[in-house]
Amino acid sequence: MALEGDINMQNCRNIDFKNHSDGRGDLVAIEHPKDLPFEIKRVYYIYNVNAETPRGFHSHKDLEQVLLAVNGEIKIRLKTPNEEEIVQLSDPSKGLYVGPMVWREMFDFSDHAVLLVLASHEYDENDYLRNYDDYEKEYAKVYKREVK
Ligand code: T46
Repeated sequence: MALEGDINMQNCRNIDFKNHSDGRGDLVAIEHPKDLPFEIKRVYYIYNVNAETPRGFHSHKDLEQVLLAVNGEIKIRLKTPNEEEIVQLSDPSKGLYVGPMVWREMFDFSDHAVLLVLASHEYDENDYLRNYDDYEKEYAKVYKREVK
């Protein structure tokens, strides 16, 4: 399992945001283009998730996102047909960039965990690949690669 800082797979990486920490607490600001590779068109957050209830199980065709655990701990399984990583998010100053064509599953939400997501586009159900076989076929088409 990787921590936020260690992720290294296709279309995924860690982004360290500056933490303006002082005696009063911590403050993280996120600006485009300084800190983010895309303009934010949408923000959503996921909370009140039971530890036994995984979410996600899809890929996006084009959407780029940054995921942050602004409270608690959350595990993210990232998968392509060739690679798989589990990343634990727990530091609100570290974002996980997830680009197009990466299968994701979110699980093991700790008590009071909040997953904040910054997204490059408005919500569009047509951008989702919610079936793994369809995802693999699309991946092979996009990257002109046989899947194992
Ligand atoms: C992702 C992971 C990390 C909206 O109406 N607008 C929105 O912006 C979103 C994200 C969702 N919805 C609706 C669509 C569904 O009726 O909210 C419901 C739950 O969405 P979904 O089942 O897709 O949620 P997750 O937690 O499985 O996945 C979400 C995002 O959808 C997805 O883009 O990458 O979080």
